[in-house]
Amino acid sequence: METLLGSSTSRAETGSLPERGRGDTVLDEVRDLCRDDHAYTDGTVFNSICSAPLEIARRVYAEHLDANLGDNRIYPSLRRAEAQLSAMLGELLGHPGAVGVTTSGGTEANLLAVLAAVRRHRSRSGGRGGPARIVLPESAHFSFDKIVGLLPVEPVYAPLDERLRVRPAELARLVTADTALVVATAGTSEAGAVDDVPAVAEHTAALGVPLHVDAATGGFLIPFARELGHELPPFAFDVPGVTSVTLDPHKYGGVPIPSGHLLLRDGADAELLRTASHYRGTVDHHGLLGTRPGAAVLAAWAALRALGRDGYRDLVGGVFARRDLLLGLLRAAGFEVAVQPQLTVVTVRHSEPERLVDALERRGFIASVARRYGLLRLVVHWHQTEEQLRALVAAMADADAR
Ligand code: 0PR
Repeated sequence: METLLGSSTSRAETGSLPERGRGDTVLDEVRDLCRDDHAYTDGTVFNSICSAPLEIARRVYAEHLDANLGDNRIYPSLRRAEAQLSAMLGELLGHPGAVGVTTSGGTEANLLAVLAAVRRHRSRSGGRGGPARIVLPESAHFSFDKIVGLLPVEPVYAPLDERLRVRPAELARLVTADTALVVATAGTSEAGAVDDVPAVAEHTAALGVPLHVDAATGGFLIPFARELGHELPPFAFDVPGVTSVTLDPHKYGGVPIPSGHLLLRDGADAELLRTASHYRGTVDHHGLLGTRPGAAVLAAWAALRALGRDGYRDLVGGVFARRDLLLGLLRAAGFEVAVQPQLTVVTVRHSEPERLVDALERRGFIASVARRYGLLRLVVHWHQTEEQLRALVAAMADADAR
């Protein structure tokens, strides 16, 4: 039976709390429970911005499963690790002095950025300002749809250009001095579009309006791709006027889920997010969660240190090379690439993208549809081999021919 939260198991015995424990068989039961899942390595996953974590990150995570960032007395090292992780990520984003908050992912990091803007707006207007106006690209991630339902904000959406990036001049017309926050995206999950952050920042900085960049997807790609010579605009703290950035180690950073990060240019902004706890332990909380996985912080710390810049540059170079291979294969097979991709999401124009994705799924491949644009969407990641990309395109051609 399908329920709102997924399909309930047809095997009543595994879906009930047994009277007598099943320690002897439960591992097999779990394997059975997960029998329909794909593995990143099996050559069927072409829809995911996440991938299998790096071995070192997996190992560190597994060794620190009990580490709780919500208690800095039991785990004093975690505070240090979190600060050092923020410093490394800040350095990657052009500002080693950035202050960071580890989060469960991009949704929470974006939520915190908007929460800070709402609180700033409230304190500036003495509580009489009404909902905080935030200006977003029409391409903003759906996490913002959740956020505008949770916080007292009035969202206003700016239109996109033909490459699915926000139009800076049209966005600027929507921004006034009392706008609480402007959002730009460095790597949309639907199309990998990178907004022209410097052009957006010119307008926001002139008015003193904070600018949050959602680089959940692009944060680990763009800095290294730029170093490799790909033409991409700066998007982070090296752009004057950018006040906060989301980036997710659990996407192209090779770190296990859940691992996100919000970075703030100005440490004083962290005050806007501070909640005092009611007891000693972790005295101040800046994120949404109380009990938080320290393992994710240690795993991200370890991944960054183990790979270093050159390790990530190699990984990112490999992903871009796969992307270019895929583009060539698609074009050779007669498919129309809809938008010349800036990052690692390839969009294909097709008369019936949903039908093609269903047909691929019947052949074992998971692709997706960027519904807002009516485009078939393929995500390139380091878990894919050349052979697997060829098999995907062959399956697409075969599915399309029928
Ligand atoms: N902002 C952007 C630009 C994103 O791409 C994402 C996630 C988020 C925010 C939200 O981050 P969290 O999901 O960590 O809260 N983008 C992916 C997407 O929506 C998430 C994803 C990843 C979905 C892997 C499916 C999947 O297999 O496509």
